Amino acid sequence: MTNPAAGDAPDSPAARVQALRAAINEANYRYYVLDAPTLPDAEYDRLLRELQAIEAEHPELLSVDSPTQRVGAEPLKAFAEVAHTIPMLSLGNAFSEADVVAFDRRVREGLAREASNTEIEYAVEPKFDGLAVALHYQNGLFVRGATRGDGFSGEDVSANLRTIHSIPMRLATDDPPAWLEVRGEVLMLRSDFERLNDIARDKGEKTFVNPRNAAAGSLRQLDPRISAQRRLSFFAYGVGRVEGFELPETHAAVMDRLAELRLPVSDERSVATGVAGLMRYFTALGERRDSLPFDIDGAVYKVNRLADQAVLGFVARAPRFAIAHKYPAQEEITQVEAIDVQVGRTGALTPVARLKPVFVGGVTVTNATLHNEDEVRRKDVRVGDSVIVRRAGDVIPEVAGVLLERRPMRDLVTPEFPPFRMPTSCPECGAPVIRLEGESAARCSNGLSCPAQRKQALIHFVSRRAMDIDGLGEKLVEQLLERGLIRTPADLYRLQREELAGLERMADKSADNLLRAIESSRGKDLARFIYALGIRNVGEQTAKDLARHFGSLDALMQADSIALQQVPDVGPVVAQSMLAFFAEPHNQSVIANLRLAGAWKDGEAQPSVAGNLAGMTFVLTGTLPTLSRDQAKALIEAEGGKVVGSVSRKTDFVVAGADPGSKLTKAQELGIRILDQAAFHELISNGEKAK
Ligand code: 9MJ
Repeated sequence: MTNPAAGDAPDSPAARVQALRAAINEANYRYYVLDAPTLPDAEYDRLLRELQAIEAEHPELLSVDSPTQRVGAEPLKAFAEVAHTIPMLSLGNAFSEADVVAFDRRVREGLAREASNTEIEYAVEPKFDGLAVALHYQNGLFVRGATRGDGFSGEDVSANLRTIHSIPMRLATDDPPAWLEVRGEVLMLRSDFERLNDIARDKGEKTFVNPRNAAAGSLRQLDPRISAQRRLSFFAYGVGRVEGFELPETHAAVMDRLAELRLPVSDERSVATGVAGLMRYFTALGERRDSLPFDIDGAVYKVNRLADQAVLGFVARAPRFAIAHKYPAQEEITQVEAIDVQVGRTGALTPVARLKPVFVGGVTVTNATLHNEDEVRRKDVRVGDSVIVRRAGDVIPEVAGVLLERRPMRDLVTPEFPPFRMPTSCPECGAPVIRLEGESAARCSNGLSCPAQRKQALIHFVSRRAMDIDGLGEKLVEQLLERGLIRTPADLYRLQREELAGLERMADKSADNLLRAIESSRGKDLARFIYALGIRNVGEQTAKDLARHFGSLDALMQADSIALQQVPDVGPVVAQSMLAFFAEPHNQSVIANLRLAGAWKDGEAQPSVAGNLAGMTFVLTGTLPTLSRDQAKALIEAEGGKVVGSVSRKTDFVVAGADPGSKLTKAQELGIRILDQAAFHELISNGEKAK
């Protein structure tokens, strides 16, 4: 390390290298640890390139903690072994409140507190679903990092850990400890995992089953240049061997110290008292589980006072002072009993795995989507296979991967295990199946003449977010179709009370209720009606934009491709879907009948484009001198802009008045442009030209 205090001239290469490293490290910390970037990407790249250039010209200035060393070193032949001076133990598990009660009782007994009824204070944190690693800092410098391995020795993955930008290569302190071993978890954020799999899919390569496997594969890469391309993250959750580091009294304070040294620690950690406190944390974290940027599989509770931890010690291979309280697993193994093909509303054929029932993500799953033909082929899912079923959050369960090692004679294409083939004719109507160039879906070519498409289109039409016909569910739609009482959505409005009488479970009262629900769905606003039509590629937001832009169905139906593409987010593909839909004689006739039934009411056209604020996103905060919130919002929307509630990187402008609050602070942190009322009016009148 060079040291400007030691006499480098202020404009010397050594001083410049120092300044660049400081600026880049600061930017890394703000971007990767605080998630609040301050430096534009282009500027960051420029600084990094300048540093690389100086280091290339002055090799004597190179140092191992330079940010240029994160890009990925040369491939290794094998990983060296690293012994853990203090073993890296695993945690015991709790699966129920009773298990937590028992854990807390053992802790109180161990500390001889059971008699006094004193409640224990615990440090509580998420259980990250990644890989445990130990980072070794000698005199503040990152010197080595290792996987947990068997707990007693692991693999030296230093080169790969260097590529993780949130791991500091030097601790942020003037008075570093002689030795600090930081323990934590390496993981891949869900967004980075999706991105990685998208790229793999585009290249026709194998995808990773889950973020954990992707993180493991990346951390144990012998070629650090590959790890560098796979963004990994790290969260610290404790320390191992320390020298010259005065441990505070509690685990929570240790974590605060690590955060001060600029090690990434999770914001989700907290302190809780007694079993009731632990359960409250468990529930609250569980509710946030799906919206966290990374997978967790539970909560970890640790007796907060380190002196108490020492008293409790260890049993077998786990500490007695800590436990992992697990949420229901989001992945399980089960068998594929059949692969069916479902026909959707737009004719798309979706392969669905019928599974041996399995409890995963809190529910019993019997079906999992296989998405499309290419996905099945890539994963090579076959009937009889053992598969990993994943149900994370509210998403539809999916087959994440096949356990090929469990398939007998897996290399042979045996009659018992034939690879999946998409049928060439529609499983519902027998019409030819077509797959257009560039599309992932194979489709039934029969349009609404296919009973399956007709049924799905009807189910969509009546659904809550479309025409919202209460009480008309899938089963009832099926019955109405089977009895020939309806063929198209327009037929719903002609249903008679007597016709309903013969249906299963249709008492007089429910027939009346149903007719009333159908009746009150007449005159729906245009946006919902457009959405209800079920045009391919026209979702709720597009339907809203179309309704707003054109005002009436006739105007929409008369629009050509160019006119349609004036609407936000409507490109050639969406425009083509609409033109094809409205050109279809069957659709024209159904729409004519729905018009007679008064199914929708037109609104007023508010053509979108041409606005000075088209495509821009605004956040309003504080009180403006002469404009109310609603007035400001109306002005923005009239010029094609959008108002959202909270500031993010996607926000273009924050309009701030008096007493603005935290939105302004956040905007400043993110470097978002801030307007007062005068600048706001200027932007509305002149658009970006004003800048
Ligand atoms: C995880 N996996 O998130 C520990 N862990 O503490 C947390 N693991 C741990 N703590 C001692 N948050 C041993 C393991």
